[in-house]
Parts: sequence; structure tokens; C-alpha cells
Amino acid sequence: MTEPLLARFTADGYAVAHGLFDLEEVDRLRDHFMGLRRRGPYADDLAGVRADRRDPLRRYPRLAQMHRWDDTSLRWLLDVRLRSRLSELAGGADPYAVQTMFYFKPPGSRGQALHQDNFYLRAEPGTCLAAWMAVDAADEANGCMQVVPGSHRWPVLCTTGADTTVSFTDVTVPLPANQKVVPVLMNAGDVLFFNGSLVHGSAPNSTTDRFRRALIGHYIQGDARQVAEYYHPALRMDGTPLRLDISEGGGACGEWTPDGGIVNTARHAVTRKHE
Ligand SMILES: O=C(O)CCC(=O)C(=O)O
Repeated sequence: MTEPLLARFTADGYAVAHGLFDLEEVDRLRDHFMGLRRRGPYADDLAGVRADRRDPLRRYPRLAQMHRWDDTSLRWLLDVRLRSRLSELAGGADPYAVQTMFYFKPPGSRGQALHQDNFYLRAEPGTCLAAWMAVDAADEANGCMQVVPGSHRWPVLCTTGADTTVSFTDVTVPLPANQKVVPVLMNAGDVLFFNGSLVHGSAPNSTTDRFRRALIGHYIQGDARQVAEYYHPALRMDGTPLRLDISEGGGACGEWTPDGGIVNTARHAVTRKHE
């Protein structure tokens, strides 16, 4: 791993490994998942809340947990290039793999409101990590990832309602006034690694002709002893399953104070699967 990747991840809570997968490989993966989508539906598909008949996500719902039945997804989730970077970013120990997702994000589709992944995964102690691979070039027009640098130092925040005209999920996190949210521009084959507390999401795909596909792996740090039920069984990075405890919902969450601080006062609702 290059020192700058770890340094950026530590400072900002995210970092991009450029060109980690080559374009031929990404082309094959894109064809593979488009083929799976045509052959679907599958148990963990998600079009999102309030998807009316014209919503492009009705035709292209997100795939999830494909590694449980698709060998290509499993091999990608455990790929040595991801493994080596993830273990460096997690402090030297291999993480455990708990989720795959494929977002198609066709032209005209909604994005995903700002959120923190560990709100859903409830990995404890420690947190979760994501590897988000661009399958198409991603920019602001087609709804690239947006992140809040440094928010990995925040606790898991109490959620509020999201604007479902621009988000296929219905919860978001409130941000302090003037908080910077930055777009992450990526080429196909680049991988964005980010911490489970990092606030992130994406705006709609406002193009008429460009998909913004992404293949995503979620992991939990190797010292985690529990994770929400949806993510069981966790896998070691050699593919063998391991038993962890089930995290229950209802933990404390942070709220902003008027002077810009955070207090842990409220309690989360029950654990939900990652949306
Ligand atoms: O790809 C997106 O638009 C959002 C993905 C995301 O939030 C995630 O992988 O946790």
C-alpha cells in the first residue's frame, strides 16, 4: 500500500486507490452483473422507498448479498487487492466480510441520502469499512459518491427524514451549518475505501444516457465481536464463516448542540438492514 492512501484514510476517513482493478476486469464484472439483473429477481433486491411505476430503480433495483449465491461476487469480495488494503487501513488485522451490493443507478434515478454505514451494521467494538468500486466513471452529473471529510470521528448520529424525491432511502443525518460535502470523482476500476462512521451518500443521476454502476463490499474490523443480524454469517478473508454475536438496535446516538458539539443523548430505533 502507498503511504498516502493510509495517511488520507486516517486524516479524512476515506481514500481512493486509483486503478486498483483494470478496465478489462471491470468490463467483465459490468457484463456479469447486467446479466444477473436481466435474469433476476433475487431475494435482497431493493428499488427503494416510494418507487413509482416510472422509477428507473424499479427496472434496476440494487442487488445485495450476491456473494451468498454468486461465485464471481464472492471472489471479488475476498480479492487479495482489497484484502491487503483493508487490513492495512484497519491497523494490520484482516477484516471480516459481511456484505456485497451492486448499484446500477441508471439515468434519471434517485441517489442515496447522506448516512453512516455503522448505523445499519452495528459492528462492535470498532466499526465497519467499505470498499466501493466504480464500475463506470462517476462524476457529479451521474451521481458520484459525496462524503463529509473528517466525519469518521463523529459518533453514529441520530437520523432524521430524508427527501425521498432525491433519495431512494428515507433517513439521513443532520449536518452542522456550512458543513463541507465533497464529491468523489472516480474512474472505472478505482476503489473508494471508507470508514463506517464517515457520512456519505449520493445525489441523483441527472444524465439521460449514463449509468453509474458500483460494486461494493462491506467489512467489519477484525476485533468486532458482533454485527446486526442481516450481516450473518461473517466470512474470514479466506472465505470460511465465523460465528459472531448479533447486535441489537437501540444504542445511543449523537445529536448536535447549538455550539457545534455533539452529545450522545438519544437512542436509535431498532436495527435495520443496510439501505
Ligand atoms: O452508491 C451510492 O450511491 C451509495 C452507496 C453507499 O452509500 C454505500 O455503499 O454505503
